[in-house]
Amino acid sequence: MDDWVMEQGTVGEALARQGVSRRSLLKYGSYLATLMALPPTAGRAIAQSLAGAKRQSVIWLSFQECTGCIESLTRSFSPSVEEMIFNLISLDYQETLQAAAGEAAEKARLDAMAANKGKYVVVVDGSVSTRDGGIYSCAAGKTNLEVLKETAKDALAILSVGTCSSFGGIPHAHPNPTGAVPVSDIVTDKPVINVSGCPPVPEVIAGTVAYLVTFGKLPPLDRLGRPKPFFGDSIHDRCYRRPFYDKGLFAKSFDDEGARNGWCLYECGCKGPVTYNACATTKWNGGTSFPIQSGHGCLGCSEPNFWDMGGFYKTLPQPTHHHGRDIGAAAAVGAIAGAGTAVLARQRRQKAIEEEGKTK
Ligand code: FSX
Repeated sequence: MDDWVMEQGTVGEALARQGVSRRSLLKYGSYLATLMALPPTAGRAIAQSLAGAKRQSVIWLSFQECTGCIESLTRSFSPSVEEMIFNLISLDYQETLQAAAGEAAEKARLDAMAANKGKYVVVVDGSVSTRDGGIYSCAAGKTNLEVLKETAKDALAILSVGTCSSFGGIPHAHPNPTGAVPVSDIVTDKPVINVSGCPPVPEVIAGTVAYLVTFGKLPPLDRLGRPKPFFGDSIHDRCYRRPFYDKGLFAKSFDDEGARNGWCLYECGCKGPVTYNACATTKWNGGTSFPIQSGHGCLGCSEPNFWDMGGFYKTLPQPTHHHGRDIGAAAAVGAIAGAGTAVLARQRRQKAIEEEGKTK
């Protein structure tokens, strides 16, 4: 057996030690298969593979962020963060959750790096300050920039959790006083997976880690480095209000009749057509709801530069040659073409109502 598996133990062994039943593991396998749009039969294979997988050593670094990402993960519906920490991974360093502080905490990071050289995964939440040598965000007397370079050097892969580490996020928004950049601008010689969202969907963070542990390889990624099993569809593709969009039925304000009828929020500025994430399928708070279901448009928080894109309540613009540079030209053009169809449908409907009025 691989020495690495011997040292770390398998996920199955860790589960058995804590009295987690095979049935619960099968249930999680099925849940993960559903989340990744795999056939239901894949659930059993995932559970078997997960049980035999080694526990992945993870070093978690937090940089310029609001702690929303780790708050989100600790509310993960399935698996819970406790399961993640004790069963799927060996979380060797995480500033917010670990008991160690000061020099002992730094020692834990260095020890984990030495013990798992070339085999640990670095999770980063938060963007990296680069202005003036990165002095605007430091811990233990080192800049985040130094710690990232030092820790990533012998890592297997990097998981950027949240829009800040994936694309710069809010710290990167104009005027970007700290020179904030995404992790992928600094680490260019290692695979970087972007699990974006401000914060990211907790099940997507957990699901991506579970994918790495289960399959022992990176998931397929989209053009922005995001795992396709979770970021393959736009919010608009999977939105339950989509039939209203297709019929040209739009709320014009948040308190009009259209809003009360639950019509499409496109004209209220919803960014669902150009935003790729799993909110419309996994929802939030254990599948309770998501922003559009609670009556507010999508802000597009899992896309680059979402904060500077020109207003959360502004209807998506008509195409120009600049449009879509950051939000995805194809998606934007698709959305606008779709919107055009919807507008035509609405005009036809309006005309039909007028015609009907004339005949009465
Ligand atoms: Fe950024 Fe995360 Fe938004 Fe906050 O760690 S993605 S500001 S939810 O906390 O980094």
